[in-house]
Amino acid sequence: MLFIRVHLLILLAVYSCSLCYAEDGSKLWLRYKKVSNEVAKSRTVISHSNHQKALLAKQELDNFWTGPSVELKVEKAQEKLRDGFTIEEKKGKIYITSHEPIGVLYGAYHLLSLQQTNQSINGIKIQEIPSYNIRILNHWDNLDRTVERGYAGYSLWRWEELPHVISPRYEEYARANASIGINATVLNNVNASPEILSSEYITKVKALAAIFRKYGIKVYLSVNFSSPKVLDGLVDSDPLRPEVQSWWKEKVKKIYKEIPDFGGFLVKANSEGQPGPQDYGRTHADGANMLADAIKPYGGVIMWRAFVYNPTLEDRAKQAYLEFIPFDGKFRDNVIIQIKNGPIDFQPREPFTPLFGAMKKTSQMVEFQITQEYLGFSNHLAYLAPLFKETLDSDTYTDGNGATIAKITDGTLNGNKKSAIAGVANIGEDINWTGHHFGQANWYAFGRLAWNHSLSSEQIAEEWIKMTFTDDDEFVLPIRDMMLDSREAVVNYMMPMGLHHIFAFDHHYGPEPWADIKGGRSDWMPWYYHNADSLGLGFDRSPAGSDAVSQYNEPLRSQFAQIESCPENLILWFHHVPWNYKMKSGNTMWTELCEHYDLGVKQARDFQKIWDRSEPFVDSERFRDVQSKLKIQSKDAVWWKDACLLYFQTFSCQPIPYHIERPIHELEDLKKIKLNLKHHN
Ligand code: GCV
Repeated sequence: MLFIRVHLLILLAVYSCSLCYAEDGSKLWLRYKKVSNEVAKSRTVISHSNHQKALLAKQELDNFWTGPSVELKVEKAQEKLRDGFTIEEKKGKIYITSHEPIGVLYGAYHLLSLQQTNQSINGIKIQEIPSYNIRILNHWDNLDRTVERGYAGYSLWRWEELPHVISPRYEEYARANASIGINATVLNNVNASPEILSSEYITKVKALAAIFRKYGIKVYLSVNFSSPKVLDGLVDSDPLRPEVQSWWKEKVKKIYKEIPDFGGFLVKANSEGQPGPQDYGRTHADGANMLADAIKPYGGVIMWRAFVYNPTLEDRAKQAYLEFIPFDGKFRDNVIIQIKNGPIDFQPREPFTPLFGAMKKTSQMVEFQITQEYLGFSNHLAYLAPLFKETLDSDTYTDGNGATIAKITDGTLNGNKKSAIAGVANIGEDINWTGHHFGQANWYAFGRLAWNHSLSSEQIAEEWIKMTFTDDDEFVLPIRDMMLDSREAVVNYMMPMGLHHIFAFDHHYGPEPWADIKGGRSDWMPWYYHNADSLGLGFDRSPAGSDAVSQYNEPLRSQFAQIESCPENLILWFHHVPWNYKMKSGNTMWTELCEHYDLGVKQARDFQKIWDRSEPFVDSERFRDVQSKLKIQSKDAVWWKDACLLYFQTFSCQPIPYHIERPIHELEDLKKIKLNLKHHN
């Protein structure tokens, strides 16, 4: 008996050892294997350009390309390609051509990704031109290396060691970004320390810029509007004061002396306590234009954020529009207004911000949040391409049909010279970069959509899975479907039907629809958003309520304004809906709400099953990491469901329908939970 057992154990060990190698996720989707000497000898990689970036492309192909010989060309005549590329196979040879040296590097990475995802290159003839000129990550990294809303450890930037010590991760970061076409990065938090503009920090930034430059990545900085006063003791930072204007001109000159290809500034002004031009009775246009004038001679750009709101009686969702519309056409041509995808703040689902399309004479860019501030941090699996696509594909109806946010922001509709798209990074010092292995997919998806916003979420997921894990369909298909369902699952178990911002105060992780802090800002309280009472649930933004619907163009305005035509996935965003309101399914609103929460829990549990079944295809380290995160996600889903249903039930005064899984918590116990953020950060 003992013999049989030992024998069995050995067999099991032999079987499982094929997959028990450790994989920490540090390689991201860049899992190219170094070619053997034989392969290297069997083909040539020639670069007709001696530019550093073209030579880097050659080096990457020399190291990893197993196919036929390749020639790399940078051609002046190919202006329309910009930093895009063509890849063509002719008579057994591959030609990668671009107008820019960086385009050749992008082409090389593209070719390698075709190899990695097992696609045929026979007779290949493709042309890729990126959708946006500036494809930029926003890091909310502080100079003390904490990261605002960061869930993957400390900041990658080791400021205290720079410029002398250069971490190898800087180059790995740049390479990963270049491999998906990201070409810009804002290094520091929009809640910016003035210190970033000190000579000491500019030298540190210069060191990072030198590494990123090789990979075609330009550095940008977030700036604090009070910098002239705080750093150099000017009486104030009034944008119309000549001394302030000269201060910025001098500062910009110094930056460009050190970093000649510096990208520009990102500014959060007069928002959430940050200083700005309004402190001096000036406008957003006065502030942005002053900086734009200072940076214009060097070709720099000002990204001026529209994320502004104050604790006024006005619905928070309306404020950015009201504040910015009067300045349409008043911004310099090197200012781009950076607008969050939704009018509140990166919720699991929001309608698009109505400013898109409404400012017809102003360049606009979307800001997405890759870090999951409101979608379960790095604990929950939530693939965000469907969220990004939902916004990009939204028709604003600004000039008839077809004025999607993608077309408004990529310059197709208004001929912007410089189009841009931003994503708030989810990257930190964690060995796997993003905390959750599947968080890497969101970094990847942002880059791919910034490169080509017409790619489908499905296609991007498939690519990423094949590059990151394996191309075996038995793994790829269920994991792809799980990813595609995951954002909606989070919506279901957190805030279905247009509910929003009912998070625990400040940390934005768990549910606290009951939260009320005496004397606190009402627009930071969940009740401000859900408005639960004995009649119903939801924020009335119809003409009878805050009338936020009037900021949308027709036919959306009427569609959102009428409860009957309002899309049901946003009904509680736009309406205060009676508990017994009949939904399209025939359910009452209360029953439908219960079903959404229940479905969310079931979906999270299904993700566990799908993942467990995939064990044979994944290395043990990543398998276990994801498995334990999925457990947290399922537990959190139940927590959200019980908290929201038990709390809202105190208003609906109706039983939780019997086909719904019963709550396992007591409301009073849930109210006592005070999250120890260290567990989740
Ligand atoms: C960087 C939300 C976040 C803040 C963030 C802010 C912004 O309010 O909770 O952490 O600040 O958005 O985008 O400026």
